[in-house]
Amino acid sequence: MNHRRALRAAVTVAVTGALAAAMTMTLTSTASAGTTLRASAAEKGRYFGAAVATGKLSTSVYATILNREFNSVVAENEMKWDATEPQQGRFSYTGGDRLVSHAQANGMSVRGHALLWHQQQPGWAQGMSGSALRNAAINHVTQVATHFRGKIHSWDVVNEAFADGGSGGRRDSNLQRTGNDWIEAAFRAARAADPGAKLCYNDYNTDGINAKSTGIYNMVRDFRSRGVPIDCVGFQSHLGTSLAGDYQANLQRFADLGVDVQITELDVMTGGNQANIYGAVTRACMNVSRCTGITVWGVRDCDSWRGSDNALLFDCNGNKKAAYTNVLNALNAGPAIPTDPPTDPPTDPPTDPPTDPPTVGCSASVSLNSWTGGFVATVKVTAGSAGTSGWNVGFTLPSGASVTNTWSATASGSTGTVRFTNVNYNGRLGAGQVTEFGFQGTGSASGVMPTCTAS
Ligand code: G2I
Repeated sequence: MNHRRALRAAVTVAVTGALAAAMTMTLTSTASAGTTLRASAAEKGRYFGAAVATGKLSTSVYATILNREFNSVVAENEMKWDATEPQQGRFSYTGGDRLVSHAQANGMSVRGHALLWHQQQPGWAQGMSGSALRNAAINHVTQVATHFRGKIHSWDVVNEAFADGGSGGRRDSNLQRTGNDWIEAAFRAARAADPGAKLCYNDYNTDGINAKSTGIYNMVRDFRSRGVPIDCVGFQSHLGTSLAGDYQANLQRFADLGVDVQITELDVMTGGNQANIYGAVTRACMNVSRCTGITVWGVRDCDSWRGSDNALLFDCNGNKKAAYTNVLNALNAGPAIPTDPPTDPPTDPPTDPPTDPPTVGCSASVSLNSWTGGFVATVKVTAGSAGTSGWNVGFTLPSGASVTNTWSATASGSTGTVRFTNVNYNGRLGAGQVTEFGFQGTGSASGVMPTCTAS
């Protein structure tokens, strides 16, 4: 670290008060001494998370460890498709909401897992195909991301869509058979529904530079070049008895595409190497400035889906294992995320047509994400120079097109001329102020033009 950078780092640390007082004047050291995973990760600008089964929150050993050690949570199962939409169009958020409340009460952020996956689909979706499945899947993304809007740090928008083995290609699944663009359609719908969440692609067996991780790398590079909204890649890291020598290099090559990387489901087979591998994974993340957090897939060994692998950081009695100590030490020894973030171009090059200059009344513009048989429309409403106390946007849809659901507005009609009226929180706009609403439909909306009326 050169002197100016060291000085800047020390000043930042002093200002944020993140480092123990005794260390604040040490210009050349980044060492610190957090005593919990969450404190040590936070000192380095990162989170340390655990997968949670909400049924266990009432077990005191479990909850004590969770609240003391972790500042991020992810639902092990409760935000998956089968849990959140057990019947088509009937949504159930009990487990997910409970986890979000627990997180909010305990200063934790929430990873959302997972909007679309070929596993843990509800039975009704397993039996669907073609545009019916595509529409149902995009509706699922829209509804769930809208429900949790503003509460999710990062969403696993698509989970495990790449094949194992040497092909580097997509995995066959009912979702894949709806068309290769299903992943980008999901990311666009997620962005429209929750613009504040980071949107991740998540997968396993991506722990080094291999055919599968390279297939994903090529997809992310393509998405970035075409403005498909993707912000992060999750590396599950369900590990055995050794770690790929190029684990860190693999994280870094993704980071170099301008996305964050996260370790999302870490667990490691027990055995002589377990503690070393945990330490090495943590060091790799710390050494990649865009590696923003680590999540372990459970709290105690007996909470793990891996059963007798004893794959986690705490034993079944809640005692810290050697692996815990190695992780804590690696967090404490690692560098902080630089305070001057890399100056990458914004994730989404603006795709909306330029908004009209403010006029009396209001104006509206639409951006469409279309696929064969369906679309998501994101509509931007701009108040004119007098502001609005309410607004109404009309579209005349081509024949065959039909609105199936709407967010942040109320629709009247679903075919032909459809009018969208503000909801109670977004009708009142100051001069030039902008709000957004959206709708999803079947058929094609290509070429539609909005007309805006203010009241
Ligand atoms: O398989 C390990 C993980 C791989 N990556 C994606 C993760 O979402 C996945 O998590 C696991 C959960 O840890 C398990 O708890 O996903 C499994 C399902 O594929 C989860 O198992 C399921 C059981 O198969 C069901 O029988 C059970 O009803 O958990 C359900 C809820 O307890």
